[in-house]
Amino acid sequence: MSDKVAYSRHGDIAVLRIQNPPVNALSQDVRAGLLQTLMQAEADEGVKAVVIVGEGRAFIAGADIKEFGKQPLEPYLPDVCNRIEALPLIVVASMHGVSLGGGLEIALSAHYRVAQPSARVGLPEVHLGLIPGATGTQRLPRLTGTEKAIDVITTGRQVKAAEALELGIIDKVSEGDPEAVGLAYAQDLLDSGAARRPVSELDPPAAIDWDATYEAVLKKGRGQISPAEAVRAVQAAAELPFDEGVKAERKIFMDLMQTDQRQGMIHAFFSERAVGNLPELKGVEPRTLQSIGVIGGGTMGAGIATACLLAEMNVVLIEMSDEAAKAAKERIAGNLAGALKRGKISQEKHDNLLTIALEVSQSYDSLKDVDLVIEAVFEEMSVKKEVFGKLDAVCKPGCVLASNTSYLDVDEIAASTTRPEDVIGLHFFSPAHVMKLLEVVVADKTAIDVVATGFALGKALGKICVRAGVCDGFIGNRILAVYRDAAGHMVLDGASPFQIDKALVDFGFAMGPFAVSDLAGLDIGWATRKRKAPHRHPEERVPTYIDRLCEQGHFGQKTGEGYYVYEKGKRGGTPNPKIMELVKAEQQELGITPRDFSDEEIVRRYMCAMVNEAAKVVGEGIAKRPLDVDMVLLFGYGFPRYWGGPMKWADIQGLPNILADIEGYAKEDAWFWQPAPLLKQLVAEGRTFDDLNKDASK
Ligand code: 3H9
Repeated sequence: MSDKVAYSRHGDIAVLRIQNPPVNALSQDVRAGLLQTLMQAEADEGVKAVVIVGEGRAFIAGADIKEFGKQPLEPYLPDVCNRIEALPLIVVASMHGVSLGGGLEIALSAHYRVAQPSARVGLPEVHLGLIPGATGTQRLPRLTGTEKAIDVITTGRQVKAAEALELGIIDKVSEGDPEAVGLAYAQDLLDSGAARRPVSELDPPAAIDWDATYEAVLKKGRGQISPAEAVRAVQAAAELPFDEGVKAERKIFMDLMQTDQRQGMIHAFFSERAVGNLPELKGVEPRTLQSIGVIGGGTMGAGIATACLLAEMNVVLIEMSDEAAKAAKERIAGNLAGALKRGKISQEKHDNLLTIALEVSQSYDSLKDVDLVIEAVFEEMSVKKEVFGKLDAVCKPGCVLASNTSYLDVDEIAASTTRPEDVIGLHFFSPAHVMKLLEVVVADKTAIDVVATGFALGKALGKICVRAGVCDGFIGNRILAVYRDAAGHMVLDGASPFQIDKALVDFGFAMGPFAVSDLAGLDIGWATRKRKAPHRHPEERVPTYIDRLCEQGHFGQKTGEGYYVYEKGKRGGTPNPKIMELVKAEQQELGITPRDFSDEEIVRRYMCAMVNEAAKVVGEGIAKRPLDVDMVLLFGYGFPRYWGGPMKWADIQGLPNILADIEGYAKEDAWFWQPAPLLKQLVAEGRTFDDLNKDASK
């Protein structure tokens, strides 16, 4: 007998209480428990109705994702759902917290649904590379109609109770203890002589232009297949009898279960939760975080200040002059106005944040009481050291001193203070109040509770925090520099930047590397090339054609011309014809005969460069685990989520294949393509990056 579903009787009504913490996932023992208690209710003399509730913080969060990829175990969820609906008693689902995926499918199989005002429902399977596989694509459209069901299923969004009521997903909203609410509703139904109301018996949803919808959803998902396949499942609901539709849904679900995308997305789901759980931080108390200092009110500083304000922290921002202070305040006001417009904050909160929680000052003395200060000034070691010297003089003991540097040596910055144990890197990504990634850069002497404080700040700001060690570019920018170089080399050898961008967008990136350079500003890469020039290895290949464009004052989108030409008022650009002329001139100068590249080769080289550098980053301990790299690329660099991250992608391709390709490329350029020792070691041992993740979680 499963103890995951408790049975109790209240007069004529039986309550089935699911108790599988933390979120009542529908593991095999829960499914078995549901079947047993359904039978018990049916056999229990005098029981006229059944209420299904969940214990703890949610009704049911869905199927147990940990079971995916393993042999499915009976009873299967679609059968449990159909059994619920077929029960000859009235069945009520009383929902609180979230009812997601299989959780909503259980509720849709009940005859009536009541939910707390704070409840949220949804079918988020597409975020796991799947579709609802327990009758959700067949039942939901029978309640909401085709279009609304397609919206809910293909976006996987969570629908609040009020909207769920409007859409017909639930029948009633009622506040109180979920069991009491369910019992009262069931009693009302019994008293009014209400009949069972199986959703499967409702009319099938209306037909739409299925092919056009499929194509539109596929395009929107940038290559993600599951949302588009969900359209086919809803089509089956419209065109086939219910039972046949369920079979069609099951087939699509099982087929998707076998895909790389499903593997990638489930890896992303668990990694997103594992990334902030560092064994070294267990039991370490973070320091207080009530007021935050920010040095510099440029785009980055203003973004950081906005993020802290939105997380209800007081912010003291330091700028150098009246003019700069005014500009900083305006930037923050603009960011907050955006949050107000998107409904993230109320008008009252917006006003309070600007007038009470924010102080803009030109004196470092204003920082004497802050708990943590983040410096976001010009990327120049001497400037940073001067700032940290001032902070060291005014900040209270125990105040965390953080630098937002994106590549400078945090050990050196820390050494310029008398309290290196309080110094840490907090590398935000621009715009800082929007981008989800935060690299927490741990220097040699950083105290462990300061690391915990960095993670606590990130969590409070809603960021995905990744621990990084000190090196040029930390995790993300260091790896980016290498795969960006690989793209540059391909241009010298004959692929156009436009072909490369397209191949990588087709692979699933939000943008190609050259379009990204235009967006970020070509002057940034130009400055980096100049900075690195004195330290270059003689064999390093560095394309310089783009410097010619920079010398003419063209820096990408902001000047209207870069790799692409941008017309005012138009989104995106068109290839700049000057680029190929400049490339050709450089090829001639270097004696290179250009060759053709297939899109497949472009992606392979780009990805191999990324994986190889990432393996070096993990091997050197800059990232603790492969999953840390995956999360950095996913949340900071537009890597397609459905591949799970570059390390997961590499595991799926097979590490021996990746190594063989790298060794092949090394025959042309041995300096650039030096295989990572960790990659060689894993291949020799027959292990994967994911094995390293598992080792780290033991
Ligand atoms: C499905 O239902 C398929 C069916 O259509 C067909 C089947 C045949 N399974 O996120 P949190 C764990 S597909 C297993 O930190 P929150 C999670 O890993 C499923 N474990 O808390 C974490 O563990 P740990 C469709 C799960 O409050 C702990 O619970 N459903 C599951 O921020 C707490 O989670 C979904 O896709 C699960 N289903 O958010 C919902 N869910 O403590 C996925 C959670 O060891 N889940 N865990 O790190 C979520 O969106 C969020 O977890 C939720 C809670 C909103 C529920």
